[in-house]
Amino acid sequence: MAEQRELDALIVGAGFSGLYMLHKLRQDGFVAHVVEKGSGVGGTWFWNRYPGARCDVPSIEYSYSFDPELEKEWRWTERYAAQPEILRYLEHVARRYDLMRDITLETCVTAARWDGKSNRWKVETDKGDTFDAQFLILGTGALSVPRMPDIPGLASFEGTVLHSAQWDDSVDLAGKAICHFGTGSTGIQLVGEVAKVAGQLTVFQRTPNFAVPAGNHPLPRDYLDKLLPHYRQLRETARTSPLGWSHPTSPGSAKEDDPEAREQRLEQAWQAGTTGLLQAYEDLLVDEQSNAYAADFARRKIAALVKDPEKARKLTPQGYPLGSRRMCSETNFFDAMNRDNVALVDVREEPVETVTADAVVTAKASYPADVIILATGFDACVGAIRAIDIRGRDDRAIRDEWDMGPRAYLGLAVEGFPNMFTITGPGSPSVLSNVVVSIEQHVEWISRCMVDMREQGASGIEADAAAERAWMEHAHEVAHSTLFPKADSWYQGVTRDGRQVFMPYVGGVGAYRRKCDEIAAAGYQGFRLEHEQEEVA
Ligand code: N01
Repeated sequence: MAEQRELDALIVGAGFSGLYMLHKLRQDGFVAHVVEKGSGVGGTWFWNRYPGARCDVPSIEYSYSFDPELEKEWRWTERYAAQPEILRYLEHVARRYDLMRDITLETCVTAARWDGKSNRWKVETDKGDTFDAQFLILGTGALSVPRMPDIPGLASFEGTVLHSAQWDDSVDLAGKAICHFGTGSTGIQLVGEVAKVAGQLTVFQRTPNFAVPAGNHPLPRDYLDKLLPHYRQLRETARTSPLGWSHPTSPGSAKEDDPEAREQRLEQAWQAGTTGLLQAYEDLLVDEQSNAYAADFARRKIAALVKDPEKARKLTPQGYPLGSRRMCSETNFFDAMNRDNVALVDVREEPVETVTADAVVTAKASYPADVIILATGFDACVGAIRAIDIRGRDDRAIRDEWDMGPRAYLGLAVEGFPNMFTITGPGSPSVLSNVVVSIEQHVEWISRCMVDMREQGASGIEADAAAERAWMEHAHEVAHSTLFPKADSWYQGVTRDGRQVFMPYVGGVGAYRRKCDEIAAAGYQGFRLEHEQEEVA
């Protein structure tokens, strides 16, 4: 039956963000409710259940830190947890804190309208529910709206089409002819697993990515007992670090190091696993020459790992700095490329002309397909927010407002949309950090803001246009002081007039946290607070 409720806060999404937001607001005495599209909690880890799905941040750090008791009772089994284990963890969190009674599943928030007379949001769902909430909190995730590629003829395919983020476990891939699109973090994980069971697998690659061995391994049974005395300190290090995890970046410059020492250091970093390589020297993401040394090292690794020189050539990234596109974590991708049942098509050299009922056809050949896999990514950072018809002051639609690129003050709040918060929104470290650390920081900042407003009798808060503009300019400047913008990547949003806007904040998790705290301590500098008798309309 459709619900009608009055709330302090309506939270969209029951992933890492929404679950902790609900728990924190309850602890602080607010009435909050979560609406989640999936039939279970977990967000990204609910949807991305493709074979090989695994995190590349160490599990002991890619987990909540807000409750030391939770840390004591959850024993991760691997250095980098696989999707089923992370999903079990989030389900455990939902049960442990009795969250399910305030979560509505299988329901999509379709619209939210700001009512300036009452200083409240009117929220609607696809099930006909209506919520009247003082705050609207978007825990919708930066990578949650799958991107469907524009491949000619795809609609005429008569086999099965699977997107990695909408995986169907019931499809049997054994012995099948499979055409696979996409070689980002997801594709590189998927290909390694699918190759083992497919009859024939053809991988269609558009841009080769740098991929570093994951270095995953089981965690010894007693790791937690050894970790517990230091766990709080490790969490604190992560919170104040640039990337949101405890592994430090090594000092020094790659270009200034002695060639032998450099080779040795890069080799060690390579062996350490995914997070290591980019942290081998502190200037890899700011100095082109230093970066070129590390990129060249990674290219030589590909040449050594892939037996067929033609495949190795196609798999070798060129033309953009190492790390300026998301580094991929690989376990058996290059092994897969060495298998006889795996072919690689570079779609820039051999474009896809069409998909027929049972094949993918290029200018050179027809590749039979029973199944097409799309690991083609997401409408990153903004897709899930723009999917909701959010109307702020004067009926302004966020979809239109963000047409010229997303804007948000601190990646947390948007001018024209009072009492709305985005968790890990554009303009915050989000996808360029251990996102769980960034989520906890946002959740705690938002709930502190709501408590402060309650104590001060404030009913509305809104980002100031000038403060928002200054923040976005600062975020742009910081991004452009690095090598990130030198690549075409999903970190960059494209505006209606074709400009690229770098979306995440590159300034570092620790520095960003300090800035957010200073702003709160200064009475929410850059925000406009409204009190009970006033209107924000
Ligand atoms: O998505 P992507 P993803 N024909 O956008 C290609 C996180 N994550 O799901 O690069 C052929 O990176 C596209 O080509 P191009 C992580 O943050 C983490 O892989 O646009 N190819 C690209 O190769 C990650 O970055 C983990 O030229 C087409 C691919 O599809 C983010 O999620 C694991 C095409 C999309 O790659 C997103 O990763 C998984 C076409 N028509 C994900 N259209 C870990 O922690 C698109 N492509 C390990």
